[in-house]
Amino acid sequence: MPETLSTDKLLSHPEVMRVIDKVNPEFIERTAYRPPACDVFTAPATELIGDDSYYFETDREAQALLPGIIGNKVQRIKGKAGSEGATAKDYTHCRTIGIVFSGGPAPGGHNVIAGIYDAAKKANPENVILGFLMGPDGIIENEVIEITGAMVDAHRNMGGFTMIKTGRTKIDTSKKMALSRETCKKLNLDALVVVGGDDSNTNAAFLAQEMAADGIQVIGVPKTIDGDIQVRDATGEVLCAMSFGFHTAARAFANAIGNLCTDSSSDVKYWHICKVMGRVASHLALEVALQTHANMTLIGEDLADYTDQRRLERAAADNTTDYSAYGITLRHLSRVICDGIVRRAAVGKKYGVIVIPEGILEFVNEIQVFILKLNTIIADYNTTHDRGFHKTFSMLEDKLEFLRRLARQSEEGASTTVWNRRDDDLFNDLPAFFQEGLLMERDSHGNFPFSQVETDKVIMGMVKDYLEILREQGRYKVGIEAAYYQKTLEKAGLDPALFGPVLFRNWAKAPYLLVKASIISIKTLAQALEAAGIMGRGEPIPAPVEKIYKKSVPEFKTQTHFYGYDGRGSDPTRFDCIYTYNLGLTVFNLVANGATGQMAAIKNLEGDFSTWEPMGIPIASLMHLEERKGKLELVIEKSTVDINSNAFRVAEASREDWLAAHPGEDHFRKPGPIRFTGKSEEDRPITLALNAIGR
Ligand code: FBP
Repeated sequence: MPETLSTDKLLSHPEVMRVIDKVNPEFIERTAYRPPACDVFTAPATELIGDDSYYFETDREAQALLPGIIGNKVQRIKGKAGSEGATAKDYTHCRTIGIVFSGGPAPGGHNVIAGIYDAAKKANPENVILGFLMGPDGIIENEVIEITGAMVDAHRNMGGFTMIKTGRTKIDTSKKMALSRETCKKLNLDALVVVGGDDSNTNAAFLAQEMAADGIQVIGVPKTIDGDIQVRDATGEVLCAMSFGFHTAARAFANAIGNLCTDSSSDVKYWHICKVMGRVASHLALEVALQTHANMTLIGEDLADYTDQRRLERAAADNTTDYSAYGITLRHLSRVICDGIVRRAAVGKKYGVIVIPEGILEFVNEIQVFILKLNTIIADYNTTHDRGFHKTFSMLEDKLEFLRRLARQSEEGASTTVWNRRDDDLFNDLPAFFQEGLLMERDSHGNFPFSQVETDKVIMGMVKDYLEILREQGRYKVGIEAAYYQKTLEKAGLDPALFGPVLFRNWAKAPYLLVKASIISIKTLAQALEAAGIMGRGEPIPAPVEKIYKKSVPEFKTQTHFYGYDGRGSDPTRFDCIYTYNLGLTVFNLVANGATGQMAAIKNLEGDFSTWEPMGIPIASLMHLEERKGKLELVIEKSTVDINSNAFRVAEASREDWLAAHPGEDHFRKPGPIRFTGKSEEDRPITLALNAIGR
């Protein structure tokens, strides 16, 4: 008997210590890696060249609210041979730069810090980099740490925002703005770097405007796994093809979903319903589709484009216009999904994988209307009452009663309410968990919290109901392989050709046989056999025939999954490591050359690294008015999936192949896990590679 070690001895055993040490080979390899720097950053110093060739249509409100930065141009970064001269002195003068992460984590954030840190220390070893803790709250409350070389080295190429954390507070009141300004002045900041999504970069523009008088520069960095910060100028020229973190999150989701494709096509009994993050835009879902070829992937932007031809024709015949024919309804969406499920079942495939973007409901007609109306109602309530809507009405029933009251008021002729009886009736038809979801508290930017709504449950609930109807109507059947049928009957000494025409609607015509629509139970099966004279009244159905029938009865079994936070926390792909490190270098070079109100970006991301071009994009030019918390606000325009893009068109044209509603193998693609080294990983998002073709 080997000796049993005491727990203390076990824990101090060198092999135990080695294998459970957090400093594992992956960590060592990642933290040791130094991403390459774009050519321009190898020069001793840089300068900015304003580029007039890009054109933006600036919003009038932005002109009024951001006069100090609205005239900014795109800034290209050019290397300078020597460090002499006035600009070079500016470049190297001692600076204090503060960094804040804002919004959800995105893989690569630490490399933005590493890039800024390395460039700053190279320009002047006395430069100081500060990190605001817990997001914008850190600025408001002056919670800050100095970022040291050791901290940077421990986080190079590692995921998350763990070094300084993040938060979702918006600096949206004059009080918060004043406190932020006070902090930046107290810390003698030369520049503030806001690493965030569209809303945070919007914040960066307002901070830049506010602090211009103090000589404090503000630079934004395009971060979000959602991929909805993509910048083109008014002529369609792409300046920033993708925000950072998107590639990693999509690869992480695709790896997990690719594995589900393998499992489901092995076990052949489940439909896996995969909700993937992406608050509104379906970029992540599209990339996952391209990476995995899952059987069905819904793309919100595509659904929004849907027109119900039958309704349009009916209306045209009546000489009217039916506006509800434009855009998809929940009911129709569930029909589209059912169609795929029924078609796969017809060729014997009772399994599959469906990808649903978490923000899909934003593109569904009736839900979009609810979200807009409820945003307005909640925002109105909050501005006119001391106690907020969610505090006052903590229970669902209280909220519903409040809505009912609004509906009554509208019937009595109150012009102020946006909620009428029809809204109330439709809303009351929704399941309680979904009503609760739609009434959830909006985030500080006024965004609807899609990640917390069980979108998949709403849609799949309707799918299940409709499949049941189709099953009862005999339109949803599992196809029986003709050879299997033949073998099963022959083995029992029965003549397949005798029973075939009675049982199947496509007897002898297809490799998969479909039981007739009229046969939907053992009773109707017996009736069919009796009517055909194969079986006498009351006689038992031959066992092999009953077995075949039972196999044709569909059973829709699902497993649901949510891919979001896991991908957001992944260690970055090599693409994101290199991208973010160069974004960090870009930030410092914008700061060192006096820029403010600019967003750091890398042009030609879709191309080879040697063609990458670091630049600054004027944030104010990207802004437009959008509904937030029931009001129009100036924000950076989100980029949604362009249904005319190559990436979408490829996915659309492959839809039938990927659905694989035909006999034989599925067309799944295995992207494999994110690997820091080796060749298994695509070196950039497939979306980017496709969209660059022919440009
Ligand atoms: P950002 O836009 O801040 O990068 O966050 C994106 C996101 O990950 C969405 O995909 C998701 O809907 C949301 O954050 C989740 O928010 P939370 O972290 O508050 O649950």
